[in-house]
Amino acid sequence: MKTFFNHIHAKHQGKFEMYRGSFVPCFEVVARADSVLSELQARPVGQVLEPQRWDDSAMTTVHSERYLRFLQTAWSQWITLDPKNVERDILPAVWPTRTFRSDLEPANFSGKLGLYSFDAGTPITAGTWEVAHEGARCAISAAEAVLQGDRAAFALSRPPGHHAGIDFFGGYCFLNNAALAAQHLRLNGCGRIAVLDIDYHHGNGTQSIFYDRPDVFFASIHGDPRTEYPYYLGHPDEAGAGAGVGANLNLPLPRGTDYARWSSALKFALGAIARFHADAVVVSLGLDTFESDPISGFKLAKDDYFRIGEILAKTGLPTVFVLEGGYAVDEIGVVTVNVLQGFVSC
Ligand code: Q9C
Ligand code: ZN
Repeated sequence: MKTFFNHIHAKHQGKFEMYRGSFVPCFEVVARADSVLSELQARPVGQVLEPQRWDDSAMTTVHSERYLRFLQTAWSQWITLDPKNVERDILPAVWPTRTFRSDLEPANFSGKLGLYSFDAGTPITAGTWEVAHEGARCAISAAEAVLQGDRAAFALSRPPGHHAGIDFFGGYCFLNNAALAAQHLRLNGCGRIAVLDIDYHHGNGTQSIFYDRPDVFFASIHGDPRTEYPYYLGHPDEAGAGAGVGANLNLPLPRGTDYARWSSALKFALGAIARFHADAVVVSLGLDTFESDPISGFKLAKDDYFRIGEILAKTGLPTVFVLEGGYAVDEIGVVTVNVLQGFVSC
């Protein structure tokens, strides 16, 4: 299995995120991807490659043009406000909630920033656009490898993507890597795609991007949004809209869920994906289900991740793995490579 590694990922590193009224060091750190890369070097599953260059025009089939323009220019707008801003990350502090308008883009930078985001935990830095863009290329390159006949490929992307929607960032995510991979498969010959999201947090961005689409099935196993981030999406009654009714499946589970219960949800989700007759699967591979994750509440153990890889291989479908969350920096490499080794052993 080829890995497409975001070789410039270290240029994106936020300083602080807002948590309970104070700034705390970011959980989404450079060391995460380095941990995965070094474990892949110790226990290889295939070549590690740089992503291919792609014509960006396909990005607007997932994200809006005005959002992409904003992300691309955010840092220069920030520096223009005050040259001393080079020392500071960008974090939003005002948002258009219910009864406000979101059709108009404010001229004011803080206004724009709030329009295109949903939390104060996702700093934009000098390198964010370049890195998010290269990370998206990893996901598209992994999809392309599968289109070229590889059984599976892995996008070792940073930052993660599944919380990013058509025109908003949040949850450490800017560009929706998994959605871009799914869309690349769709535009290049795959008729029906399943996105299986196994990050601890509900993939609100991916769900919303495909919510009215009958050709992309979204299935997610995650911490119950009544108690877990992102709180406002991921409930069991969200089944899709319009032509997409029936192509969305949410399986929320309580804090403390162990592998026995989690894996029965996985088997249920894979049954639904089989009945959908998907031609390929994109796995949003979050490793924050791990028992030692500092911000999550499931109880999966290291060896459980081999079983997950084996179960995913049994679908027999071409599979694109895209790295999402996972904040136990010392172990994320081991648990990630356990999934990939479990998969390739089958
Ligand atoms: N103190 C992903 O796993 N903050 N995003 C939770 C932490 C947001 C997670 C509170 C978590 C976002 C891709
Ligand atoms: Zn997560």
